[in-house]
Amino acid sequence: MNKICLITHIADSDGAFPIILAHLVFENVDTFSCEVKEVDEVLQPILENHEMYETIYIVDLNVSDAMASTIDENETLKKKVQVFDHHISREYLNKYPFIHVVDTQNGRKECGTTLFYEHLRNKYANASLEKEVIKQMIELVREIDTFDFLEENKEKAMEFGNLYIIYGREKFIEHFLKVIREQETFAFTETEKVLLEIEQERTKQYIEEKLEHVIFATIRGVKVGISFAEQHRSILGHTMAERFREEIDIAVVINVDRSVSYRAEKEEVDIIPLATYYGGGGHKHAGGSSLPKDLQKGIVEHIFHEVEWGNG
Ligand SMILES: [Mn+2]
Repeated sequence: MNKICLITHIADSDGAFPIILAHLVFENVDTFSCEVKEVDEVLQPILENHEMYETIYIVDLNVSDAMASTIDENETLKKKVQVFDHHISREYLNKYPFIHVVDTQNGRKECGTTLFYEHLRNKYANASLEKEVIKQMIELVREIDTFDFLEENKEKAMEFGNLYIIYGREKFIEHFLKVIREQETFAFTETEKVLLEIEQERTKQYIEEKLEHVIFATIRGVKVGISFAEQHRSILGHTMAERFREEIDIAVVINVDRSVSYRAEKEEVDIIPLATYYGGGGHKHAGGSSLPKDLQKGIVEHIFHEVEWGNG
C-alpha cells in the first residue's frame, strides 16, 4: 500500500488520537500537526507532491474555501483528499464532496477522532479497531473534546484529558498506541492515578489563580470575561463562564503564543458570531480565533517603547 498523509490539530487529544488510529491501520504514514490557520500552508507542498500519497487526510481541521475550490477543480486531488471535521462553523464546506463536517449524529456530538474512526472502520477491516480498549478511549476523547459527557464517564474523561497534558503529545501517542496493541480494556495504571491526583490539584490552583484576575469587558455588545492562559484553556473557559454567569455571556481565554478561545455555558448564547468576526469559528459553545499578526512584537513595543528588532 502506498503512503498515507495525515494532517491533524496540534492542540489536544482529539488531534493526537487520529495519529494513533492511522498508525494502527497503515504501515506507511506521514503525520503533520498544526493550528487551523496553518492548514492551507501545510497542505500546499503536500499537494504539490501528492503522487507520494494514496490518501491525504485532514482531521479535526479544515481547509479554506479557496483551497477547497482548488482541490475540487482537480480530478486527482478531489479523490485523494478527505476532510473529517466537526466544527459547525465550517459546515458550509460540505458543498465539496471530499469534505465531511458533522457536528451531531444520532443525538451524539461527534469529534474529529470519532469521524475518522468511523471512516477507517468502514473502509478497512482491521481487528485492532474493533477492540474494546479502543472504543473506550475514543469515547473518552469524544467527551472531553465536546463536553458532551455521559454522567458515569465525566470524571474519567476529564482525567484522560489531563493525561494528554501529563504525557505531552509525542509520549501520549506512543504510550496509547502500545496500550491499544497490548490491552483489551482501558484502565488507568497506578502511576497514572498518582500523577493525575497531583495534576488535578495543580490544575485547580492554576484555574483559581486565573479566575482571580479576570478582566470584564463588552466586545461588540457581548459581555465577556477575559483571561490570559496557556494551559487548561477549555476547562478555564467553562469554569469562568459558569462562575461569572451573572456578569458575562462569553469567556475569552487568550494564549499569546497561539490563539484566542471562546467558551459559553448559557443555552441561548452562541459564540460563533464573535469568533467568526475575529477570523475564527468553532461550535456554538466553544471556538477559537487567530491572533493578530505581530501581536507579540506589539506587546514588547507597548512595554518598552523604544525597540530595535533583531534578525530571526
Ligand atoms: Mn476536536
